[in-house]
Amino acid sequence: MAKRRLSLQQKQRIKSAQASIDLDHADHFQGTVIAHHGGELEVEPDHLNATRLACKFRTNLGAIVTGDKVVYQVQNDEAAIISVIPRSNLLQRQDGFGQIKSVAANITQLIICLAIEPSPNLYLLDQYLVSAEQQDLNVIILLNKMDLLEHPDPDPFLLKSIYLSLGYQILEVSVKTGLNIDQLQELCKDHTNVISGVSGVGKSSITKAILPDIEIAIGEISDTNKEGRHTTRTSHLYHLPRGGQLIDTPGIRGFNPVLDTQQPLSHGFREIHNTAHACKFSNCKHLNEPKCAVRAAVEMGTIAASRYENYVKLLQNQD
Ligand SMILES: Nc1nc2c(ncn2[C@@H]2O[C@H](COP(=O)(O)OP(=O)(O)OP(=O)(O)O)[C@@H](O)[C@H]2O)c(=O)[nH]1
Ligand SMILES: [Mg+2]
Ligand SMILES: [Zn+2]
Repeated sequence: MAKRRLSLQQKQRIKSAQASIDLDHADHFQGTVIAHHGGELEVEPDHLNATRLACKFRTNLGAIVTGDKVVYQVQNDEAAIISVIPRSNLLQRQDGFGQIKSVAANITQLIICLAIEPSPNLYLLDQYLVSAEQQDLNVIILLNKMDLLEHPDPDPFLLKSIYLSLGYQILEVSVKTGLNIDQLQELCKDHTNVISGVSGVGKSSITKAILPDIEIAIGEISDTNKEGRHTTRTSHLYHLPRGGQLIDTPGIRGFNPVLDTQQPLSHGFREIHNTAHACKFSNCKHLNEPKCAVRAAVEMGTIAASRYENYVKLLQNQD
């Protein structure tokens, strides 16, 4: 088995984060976290042709998440993670109990999966977008199940009219008919993608459409409330045939991003950020301040009312 040693730069990065680790030790290797399975992590070694292994981990390392790069140690046939390599980013959210949940690490592109059914929630979408702006992630807004549209509609849920002008990519797809699946594959290429959205929008179906050879559970939609049944229970990283990775994630109820409070929330809303320089006060929060250019733009219709309302809602939730 060819062992790939850590580069000098990697060693320095880890050393600065965790001084106690001996990176010249012969039994220390680097790998990528593929998934959580109960109390163990499935890790793919970075060295070529090595089989994946189940790794134990110590809780004092903090939450370890799919996409994390880790250093692990093998002793007496048992693998254990001893360090998490500093991340380029970490997508996090709060669950309904205020607990912080890590979604994925070291990602470059966020695929926000919406569907004709269950229908999109624009507050949720804006929450994702703020997170993506703060983490400097590329975004694809995906609208799945286009086959369920009863009447032809050039702009379902007005997604294009609101978000295209802000510079976001929107892709209408259907796993059922294959609409734009090839285009999605091209957009995912060479990125570490994470696909997220509420239960039942078809995240795992899309993952399977791109990777037909994988075994993956697809859920049913409830007939009564048209919601999904939370079929996917754990995030899983897959390698894409054209290069790059895709992390399929469990459906969420609300996203509630964990935001960097050092940055003004308006940085997460492109059009508000770009208009704010014209406000009378440089620290304007765009609520009730006089001569607020953002509120004027909302009144004129150049900023979508839903976007502004979601900004205010998020601002109030931060307090
Ligand atoms: N009509 C139609 N149904 C689809 C499409 N894509 C997925 N579905 C169906 O939607 C249901 C939910 O699909 P999943 O892929 O399990 O959804 P998910 O987002 O992964 O759900 P969770 O794992 O619970 O978060 C299944 O019954 C799929 O067959 C589509 O393009 N058109
Ligand atoms: Mg799923
Ligand atoms: Zn203002």
